[in-house]
Amino acid sequence: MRLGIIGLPQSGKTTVFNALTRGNQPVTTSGGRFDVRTAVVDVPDPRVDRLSAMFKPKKTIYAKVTYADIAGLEGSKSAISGALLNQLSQMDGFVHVVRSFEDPSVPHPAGSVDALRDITGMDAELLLNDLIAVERRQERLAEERKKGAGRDKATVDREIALFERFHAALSTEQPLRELEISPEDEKNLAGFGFLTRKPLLVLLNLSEGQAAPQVEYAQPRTALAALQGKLEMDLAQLEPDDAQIFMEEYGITELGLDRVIHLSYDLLGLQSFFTVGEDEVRAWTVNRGATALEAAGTIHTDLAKGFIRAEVVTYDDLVTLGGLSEARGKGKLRLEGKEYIVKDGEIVHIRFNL
Ligand SMILES: Nc1nc2c(ncn2[C@@H]2O[C@H](COP(=O)(O)OP(=O)(O)OP(=O)(O)O)[C@@H](O)[C@H]2O)c(=O)[nH]1
Ligand SMILES: [Mg+2]
Repeated sequence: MRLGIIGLPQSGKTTVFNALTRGNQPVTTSGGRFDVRTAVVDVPDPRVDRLSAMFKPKKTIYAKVTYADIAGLEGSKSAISGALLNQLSQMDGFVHVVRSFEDPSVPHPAGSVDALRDITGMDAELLLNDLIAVERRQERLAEERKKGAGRDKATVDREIALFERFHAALSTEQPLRELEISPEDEKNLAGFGFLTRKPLLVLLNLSEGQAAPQVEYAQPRTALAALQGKLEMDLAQLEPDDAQIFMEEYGITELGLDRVIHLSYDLLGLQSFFTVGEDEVRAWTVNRGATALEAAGTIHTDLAKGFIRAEVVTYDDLVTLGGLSEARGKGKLRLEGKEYIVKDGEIVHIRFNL
C-alpha cells in the first residue's frame, strides 16, 4: 500500500517524509521539480510488541505502509504533466501536506499562509485532472459505441452511464470518492487511477508549539490531522533514549507521526491480523472485511490452496490466557471456515493440507 505525499512547493513534504520514514533526505528546494522518493515504514503496533514479548520469537515483523515524496504539484487549476500524473495515479491514497508554519525565511508561493485556501486549491487541481481523464474516456466510449465493434453494447452502455455520472459529479466540484459505485463497476475501474477517488489525509504542518488552526474539512474517506513537521523530523533522527528525554522536556506524549501512520492505514481501509510462534510474530495486512481464505492467501498462496480451517483467537483472550494451548484449553480458540470474516487484531493460524 502506497501513499503519495503531495503539497505545494515548500509546504514541508520532504520534512514530513523524513519524519515518517525516520530518514535523512536532504531538505532542499526542488523548486517544484518532479522528483519521487519512496520509503517503507513500519506501522507501530503495541499489540505486536506485546505478542513479541510473550512468544520471544527470532523475528518480529510489523505491518508496513509505503510513503512517496512527490514534488511538482502547484495547486493551480492546470493539467498535470504525464509523468507526474502517472506517479500520482499509482498511489493508493494521498497525504496532502499543508503549510501552516509561519517562517519569513521560507516564502509561500501564494505570498501568505492560508491552510483552507491551499486545501481547496489542491482539491481543485486533482479534480480538474480527473475531469480531463473522464472526458477523454467519454470520447473513446462514444467512438466505440458508434463503430459497434469490439465489446458488446450493454457493457459499453453501462460504462457510458458510469462516466456520465462521474462527469456530472466533477462538473459540480464533487470528488469521485463521494459516489457510491457498485462492485461490478468497481472492477472495471481498476485500470483508472482517478485522483479524487483515492483516500486523502490532509496534514497541517505546524511550527514548533503552534496550535492547529481551525479548519473545516469533512468529506467521506478523508481525514484531517496536524503535525509539527520540523520538530518531529528532528526527533525522528535522535536515538530513542534522547528522543524520550526531548519529548518529556517538550511535554510531547504522542508522536504525530504514529498518529499519521495509523490514520493512513485506517483511511486505506486496512486492518491487521497476527500470526505467532517461536520463529516469528508478525502483523499481516488485509482489507477490512477480508475472509479467512483471503487472509491465508496473504500469508502464502499454498495456505489458500490447501486451506482446511483457520484457528482464531482474539488478541485480548490470547494475552489474558497467556498462550495458544491455554486458549485452546479454555475453548477460546475457535475453528473457522473459508468464509469467516477476520477481525482486526485476531491471531490466526491456518491449518492446511496440500
Ligand atoms: N519553521 C518551520 N520550517 C519548516 C517546517 N517544515 C518545513 N520547514 C522548512 O520549509 C522549507 C521547505 O521544507 P521542505 O520539507 O523541503 O518542503 P517541500 O514541500 O518538500 O518543498 P519542495 O520539495 O521544494 O516542494 C525547509 O527550509 C524546511 O526547513 C516547520 O514545521 N517549521
Ligand atoms: Mg521536497
